[in-house]
Amino acid sequence: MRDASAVFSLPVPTRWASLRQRFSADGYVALPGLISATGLAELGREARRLEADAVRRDFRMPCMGDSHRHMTTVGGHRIVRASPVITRLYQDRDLMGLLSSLLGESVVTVHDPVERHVLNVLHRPGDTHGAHTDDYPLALVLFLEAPPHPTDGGLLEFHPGRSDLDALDAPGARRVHHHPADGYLLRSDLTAHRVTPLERPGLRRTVLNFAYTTPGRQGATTSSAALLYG
Ligand SMILES: O=C(O)CCC(=O)C(=O)O
Ligand SMILES: [Fe+2]
Repeated sequence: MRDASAVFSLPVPTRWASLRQRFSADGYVALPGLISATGLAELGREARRLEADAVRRDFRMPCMGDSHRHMTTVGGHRIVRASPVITRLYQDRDLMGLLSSLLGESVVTVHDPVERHVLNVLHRPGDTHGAHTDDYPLALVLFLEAPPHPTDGGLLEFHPGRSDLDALDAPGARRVHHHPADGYLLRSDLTAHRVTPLERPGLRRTVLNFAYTTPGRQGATTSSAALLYG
């Protein structure tokens, strides 16, 4: 695998201020085309290898309002063994520099080996990653596969500024479609979010979620990662 500069196509620094503004206003900022063409091909190969060992999850998450999980996952503790290259990318200095700038404070890696970087695959009709907030402040989500059209489902749904899960059904909730190679950054501990169900057979949505935190803030606050990735 190439180094991170070949995998990521980071926005140019002159755009960072406006991205930061959007992120601080909404708790979400789209990073379209964050992955380069070669990066997408290489991460796609890594994801397919990881998926061979992935675990199917179908349950309701008790600590998140019993919201549905229908998905296939690989936790960070498995990724580090099977795909050390992903762990290297997770720790990339330039990438973390961008994230620190968007947050407006210093960003550090998560110590928890399970939750720091995970792979989520939605691949059956009805597959969904139900309503929740994350344990750590930042989620950088990288799209390796995505349904082609917004009506196919697999949309990120979130409510800026609200962490209560009911907010996802209240006015002000937003839905966004992403393409393969896109990324987004979410203020994931304070922003209720979920992924809408896949609407038909033959669709796939595969993401890597890189979790980051701020200095001194380590340790999961809920049991959700243990249930979904353990
Ligand atoms: O797949 C997504 O867009 C969101 C993933 C997510 O919320 C998570 O892994 O905690
Ligand atoms: Fe999340």
